Amino acid sequence: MNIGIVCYPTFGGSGVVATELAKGLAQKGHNMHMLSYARPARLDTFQSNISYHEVNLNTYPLFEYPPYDLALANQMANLIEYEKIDVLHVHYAIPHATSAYLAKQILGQKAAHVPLITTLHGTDITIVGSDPSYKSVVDFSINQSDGVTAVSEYLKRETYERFDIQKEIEVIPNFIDLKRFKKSNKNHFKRAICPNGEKVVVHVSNFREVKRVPEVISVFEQILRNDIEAKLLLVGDGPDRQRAEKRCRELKICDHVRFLGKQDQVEEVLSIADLFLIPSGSETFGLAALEAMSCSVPVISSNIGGLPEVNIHGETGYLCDLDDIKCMANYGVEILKNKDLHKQMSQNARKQAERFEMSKIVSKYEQYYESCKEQL
Ligand code: GMT
Repeated sequence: MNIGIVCYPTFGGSGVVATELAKGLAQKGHNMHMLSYARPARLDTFQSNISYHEVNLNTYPLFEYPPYDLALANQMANLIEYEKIDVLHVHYAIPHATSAYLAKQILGQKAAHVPLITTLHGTDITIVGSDPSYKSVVDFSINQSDGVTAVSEYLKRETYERFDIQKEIEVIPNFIDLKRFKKSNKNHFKRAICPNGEKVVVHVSNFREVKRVPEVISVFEQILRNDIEAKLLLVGDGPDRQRAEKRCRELKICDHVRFLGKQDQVEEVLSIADLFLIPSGSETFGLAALEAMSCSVPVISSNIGGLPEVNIHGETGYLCDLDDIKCMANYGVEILKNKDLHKQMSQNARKQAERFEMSKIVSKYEQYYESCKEQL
């Protein structure tokens, strides 16, 4: 098939899922066309059957806000018409599903055989999408899609609750490349960061408020108070970076915390991790947790959203009530102090990650594309 994939070019989340899906489908022989406003972060190697089309956004003095949605729709229409796209798959509803609907309207009968598939990821439903400024458009665009998927059961429920959706939503969970995300020997890196054999606690995110990065630091500080020698590695960057640095200073633990910034090879950092913290206020799936688990790292997360579908309490780590710093710290201490428990949870985490193995889930998308085509 010729498949168009539209996404944000982000380092994590929906951008990663969309790009890894494109790579997986390309490996199965499909011709992939990726559309975004910048090269997706994970599209880092050349593959002959993946083309990248950057959205041309020409501006004009009149436009205080250049109309990206229209430029995107225009380019989607070109893609369908000239690259003979069989399936158009958009990741993140806003504005991708809306632009795709417009592209199909522009082409009329010429695009009638091309299913528009929308994958809902999270904030497009739970935070941004539910905002009254966008809600009606999101409602409409989801209902106009020929197929709709959500990355967790939680997100499916939430979408039906928050929107007036008549479509059947298929749950196709996120996935992981088990060969790339596996614990590997990075002793040189570990020695450089932890010269005295300290334990390594890791957090990876885009440092948005919803990720609760200052809370990660508070949890870590309480772990330190329990006579555990440890370092906290923070991977990523974003709006809460300053607040996080301030929290380190307030708690006087800056020497124990390293801000590593955005990293392309997250699996290298995860390879030296003993514990992963993800205390988010909202998380429809928690791809970062799955990446950690795939590298055999136990996870402590908040008990919200889709996280309980990924992190299993008492098996792959622990889940605590939202903002319960004490609970997260206590479980952190338990895991880091008890060697046997740590070993068992590390093994369980990898086993749980195997349930989300990439090729299984890529095949689910393939089947879903076929079924959507048949229904047109
Ligand atoms: O987490 C983010 O801020 C990024 C966001 C996105 O849309 O890219 O991530 C969402 O989609 C990911 C991939 O499906 C999920 O793993 C994340 O849980 C979800 N984030 C939230 O729900 C906050």
